[in-house]
Amino acid sequence: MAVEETLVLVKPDGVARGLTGEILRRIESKGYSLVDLRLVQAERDLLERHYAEHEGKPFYEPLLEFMESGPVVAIRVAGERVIEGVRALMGATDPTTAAPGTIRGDLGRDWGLKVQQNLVHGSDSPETAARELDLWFR
Ligand code: DAT
Ligand code: MG
Repeated sequence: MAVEETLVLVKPDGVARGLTGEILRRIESKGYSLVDLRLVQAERDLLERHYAEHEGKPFYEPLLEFMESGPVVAIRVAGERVIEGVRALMGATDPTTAAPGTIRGDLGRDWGLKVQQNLVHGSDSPETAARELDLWFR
């Protein structure tokens, strides 16, 4: 299997809680390489394109508001099967029920807000990864 690249975002809750280092540590400890990294205050336009697949869903507006509430750390990560691997490290979308041992399962929970503040984003397919990396690292 060829080396792949994926986009990881440490979301505003992860940055605000000082968990960027812990999340990077888990990605590096797994053996993946950090290729590029930047701290970004995301513009609305970027977030609309990033989350285009969710437009129209009930959580879309709160999600965008949350994602522009503070800086995010965007990371280009490389490795064999890294797209699947990062998704496994992240855990399920809902941090309350994400498996212990995962980033969301160990570090996240429901803080009483409608939007799930689940600390991280990871691309979910090779096509998505290419599109998202182009958006965040153009
Ligand atoms: P993931 O981030 O695990 O790939 P997703 O792509 O389905 O999940 O959704 C993108 C983000 O939107 C997710 O990280 C948190 C938010 N979200 C998803 N489903 C939600 C829901 N039912 N209620 C509130 N927020 C939700
Ligand atoms: Mg997704």
